[in-house]
Amino acid sequence: MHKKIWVIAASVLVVSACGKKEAAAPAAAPVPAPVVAIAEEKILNIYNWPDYITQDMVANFEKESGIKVNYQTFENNEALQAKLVAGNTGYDLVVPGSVFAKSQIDAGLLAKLDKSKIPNLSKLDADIMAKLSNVDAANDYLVPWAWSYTTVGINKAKVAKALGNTPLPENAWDLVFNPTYTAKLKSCGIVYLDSVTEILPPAMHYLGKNAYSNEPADHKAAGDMLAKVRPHIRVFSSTQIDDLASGKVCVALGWAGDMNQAKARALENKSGVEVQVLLPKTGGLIFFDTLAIPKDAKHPGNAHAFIDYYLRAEVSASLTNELSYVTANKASVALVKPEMANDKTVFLDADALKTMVPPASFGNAARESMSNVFSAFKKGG
Ligand code: SPD
Repeated sequence: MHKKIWVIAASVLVVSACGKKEAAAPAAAPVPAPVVAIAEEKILNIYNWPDYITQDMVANFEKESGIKVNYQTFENNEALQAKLVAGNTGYDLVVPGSVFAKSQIDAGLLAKLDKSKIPNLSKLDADIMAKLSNVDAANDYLVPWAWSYTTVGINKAKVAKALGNTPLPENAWDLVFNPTYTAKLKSCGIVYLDSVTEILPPAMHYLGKNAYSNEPADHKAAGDMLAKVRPHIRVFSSTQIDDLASGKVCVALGWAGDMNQAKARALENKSGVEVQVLLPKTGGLIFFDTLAIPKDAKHPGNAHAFIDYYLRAEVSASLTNELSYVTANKASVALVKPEMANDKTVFLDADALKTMVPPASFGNAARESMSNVFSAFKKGG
């Protein structure tokens, strides 16, 4: 029996074991409890990342609850942070990365959840919730949305052609951080995520430093290294799915979930592009995104109703099945399609998990120091 691990053990996040048997014979879906919203205007304003919700999720919620959802997207944690700090966001539900969420809780930007309105919290994996308490001590503010990891993805054929006689490096991070490789790959296109807190951590990790270092000297070292590859980076984008699927770029420093969506899209489009998600020898960086209600949300009742709806096993499972992102919903595991459950770039196995860097948070001063380094890096092109 092929044992899958959905536990990010020890110091990392947690996913529990599930067997082929479970995946092949999904339990009959229980009849869901109806969406219950308290009396307030029937509107819900959601602010989420792009390509991070299934087509049906909003439509089904609207149909069942009568609540109209206004859905907008942001491309990086910095954009969401700026809105929350400015206040009066107009949003009722947002999706911060755990890397930012601690400082948002500490700054009083998020509202405490009314857990009595979210009965489906019981479906969440207790081990993951325990890990999340590093950020949200009593699990009072955040509900896990999904997790994946930052890594390197490639267009196999284009990378092979651009590298010529040079084989793929043992450590996939070389493809985006080592000028010997990036100089060769420049011609077919390298894309980086467009966010300081997405690029500096893997760069510091590549240098053998703490990926979440708060030390300005470490940020500078990462900046010095990045300056050497800057001329080889074609584009900065946090919506990389089409770029990879269409063959517009051949290497991406991005999120595994999006890369797997690019892989599926290329297959669907029969474009002939084969996207491969690489697991760097020294590990990718795990990230965890969470649902939270801004302090000044006008429709917190509807936000609670959506959170409870999302935590239904079949709704959480649809996110994994359609978007290749793993959730913390234990009850959804049995509903994950076998081809997804068996994909080791989605559900990491024990060996891969051992290499992965667990998420952590940055202080405000570190974010400022990193931001200066990143701006100089981007301009340096
Ligand atoms: N398609 C969007 C996926 C959102 C990923 N959030 C990443 C946060 C990483 N720090």
